[in-house]
Amino acid sequence: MAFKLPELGFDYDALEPYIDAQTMEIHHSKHHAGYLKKFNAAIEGTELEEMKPSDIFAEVSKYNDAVRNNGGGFFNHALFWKFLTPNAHENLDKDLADAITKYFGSLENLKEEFSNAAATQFGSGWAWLLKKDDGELVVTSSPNQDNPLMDIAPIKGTPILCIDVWEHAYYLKYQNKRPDYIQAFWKVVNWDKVAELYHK
Ligand code: MN3
Repeated sequence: MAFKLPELGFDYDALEPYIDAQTMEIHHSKHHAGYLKKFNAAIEGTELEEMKPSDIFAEVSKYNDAVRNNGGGFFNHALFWKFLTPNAHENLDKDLADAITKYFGSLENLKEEFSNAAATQFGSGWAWLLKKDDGELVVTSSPNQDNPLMDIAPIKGTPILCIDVWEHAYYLKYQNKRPDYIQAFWKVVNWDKVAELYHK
């Protein structure tokens, strides 16, 4: 059973002007599809074909780098698309809003901490908002295609928001201005999806 490329759920140009159509098309149809192809090749004929990605990541240090890098690449992008929407609003679910206030003081503080983690992740990687097992919300970042579900992650938890800060995610429109891309990201965040994952 091979994994499949998920649909975005919106057109490539739907996030304009914040994320441009060409970036979205290449990111989804080339980069994401590329990780998927290599991930499926890496697990073909092994027990991993029948496992959930989260179970693979929980013991990813047992497997080769192709599984870690391409499994992460496949999973992280599939998650990232869900956090993007052309119909963004900031009427947050009350429980989520309360948790953000509890752990960050305010939504603005959360955005600042998350943006800082995304801006300062050296080289390629991701920034994450996590829900830890005890319910605490924390911001982290990870290099390459690692994620907080992996056993090698210094801080583990369930991702409820993420941003891709690889240059392929923003360079066509924003060039070296990663912070501008991060600020634009907040205009297209799907807080309903964040709330849904928070409640899981
Ligand atoms: Mn990417």
